[in-house]
Amino acid sequence: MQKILVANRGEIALRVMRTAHRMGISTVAVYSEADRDAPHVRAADQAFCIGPPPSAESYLLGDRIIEVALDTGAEAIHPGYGFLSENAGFARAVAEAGLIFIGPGPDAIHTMGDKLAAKRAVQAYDIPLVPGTDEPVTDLQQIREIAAGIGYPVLIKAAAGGGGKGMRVVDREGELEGQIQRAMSEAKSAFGDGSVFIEKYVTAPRHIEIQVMADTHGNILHLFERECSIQRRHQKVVEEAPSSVLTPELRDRMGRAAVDVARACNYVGAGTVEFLLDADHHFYFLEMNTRLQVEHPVTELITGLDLVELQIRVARGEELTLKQEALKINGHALELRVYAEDPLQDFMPSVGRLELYRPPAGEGIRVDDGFAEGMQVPIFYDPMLSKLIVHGEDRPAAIRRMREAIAGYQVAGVATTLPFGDFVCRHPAFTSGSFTTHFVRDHYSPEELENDLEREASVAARVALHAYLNHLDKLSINKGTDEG
Ligand code: MV4
Repeated sequence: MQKILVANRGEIALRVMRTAHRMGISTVAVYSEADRDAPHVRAADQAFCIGPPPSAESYLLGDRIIEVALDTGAEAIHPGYGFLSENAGFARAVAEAGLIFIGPGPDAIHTMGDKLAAKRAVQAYDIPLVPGTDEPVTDLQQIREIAAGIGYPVLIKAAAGGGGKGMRVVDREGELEGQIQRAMSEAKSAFGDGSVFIEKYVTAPRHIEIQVMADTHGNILHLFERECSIQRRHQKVVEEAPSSVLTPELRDRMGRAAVDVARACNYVGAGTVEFLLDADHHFYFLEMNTRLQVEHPVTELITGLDLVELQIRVARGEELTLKQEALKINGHALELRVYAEDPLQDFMPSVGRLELYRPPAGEGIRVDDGFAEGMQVPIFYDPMLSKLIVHGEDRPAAIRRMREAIAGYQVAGVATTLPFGDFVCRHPAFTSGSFTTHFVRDHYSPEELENDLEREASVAARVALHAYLNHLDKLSINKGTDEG
């Protein structure tokens, strides 16, 4: 494999190119008109404009991207995350064009893209599922019986949904009918498919996911877990590895379950198996993400592995030589997603120009970004500026390092989630490790953050004033000596 086309933009395009170049592989970038001067365009050996700014007219044009790959002689396409990464039709078209899709086969993508098909696919294995249905339900009387059988509260989910869209909690039978109707019409308008299914609602879960890596020779490894419970409205904000709640025994059981999920769909490449962990530390398989995830760096820092390198090796047909028993967790890693959003204004996107942009650097600090000072934050794409990733010998050390790195991260021109990250890192619910997916809802208020920021600003103002007065003092002393 001499040349890879990277069908993505921003930090992940740069991240993929970094490893490709290190492996002696050249890269082709594709870009939209909004990204003419973007870092991923400059980092690539070749770059081609594929259309106007909206994704639907550029980064989502699979056929156009395949054409560029064929024209430039690229042998493989790396889809990154988002965009075409979990599009089974695209993966199939890439293969049919005689190119290598760096990811799983179209059938695995297709099965796991359908939450109910995913549940059915793993049935032959001993994988715990949340009690519920694995077929769409439409008949109200039938739904009532199922819900009564499961026991309230239940959760209605859209069969075609994902990312929490169209989910509804039902606390008692009296609310069932109305909620079902709302869920169905929401699913119909959001996904064009009104089918829903029902599960027992796990009230205060933690979101734990297992990284897997599979080759084309039947070897499947798990690279331990990531804890992703700190999220708001299904958008992850802080991720870490390892989780502070897994025992080695539970980690081993969840890891083996994840490997079985991958086996159930003939998985190849890097994938993530999502679980819910309830208050009693029972885990349940939710879904599998058939791509490299945003938060993969925390796994890289605790395993010492380069996941993109492994993806490329597996795509070339190489056998994974690593052995599960030889893998070890080294220290603790945290990731903060730095979004151009204002945590004081309900996380409203903050558009503008990066007047100042100086990411921190140092031992145990990694910043994956796709921006440079002076750039305009485009409104067409995800507002994530960067991922701030830190590594320490244990969890408290990683948290300390994160707070130092946040303090050293200089951004002006747009509001960011950096202060929110600091809020999380010093909150007792986070530092103690006892939090759930409801952390933000239960513990975050903009007022508290505002108070913190005001306190910091007032300290900064006093320090500056003190320095200024000192400076004036020295000036007048010097003046005095001059005249004397
Ligand atoms: C659940 C659940 C509780 N019980 N399923 C959210 C997105 C989708 N991946 C599944 N999700 C959930 N499914 C049952 N039966 C709670 C969530 C959930 C959640 C899961 C992971 C991370 C954050 C979450 C935030 C709210 C709800």
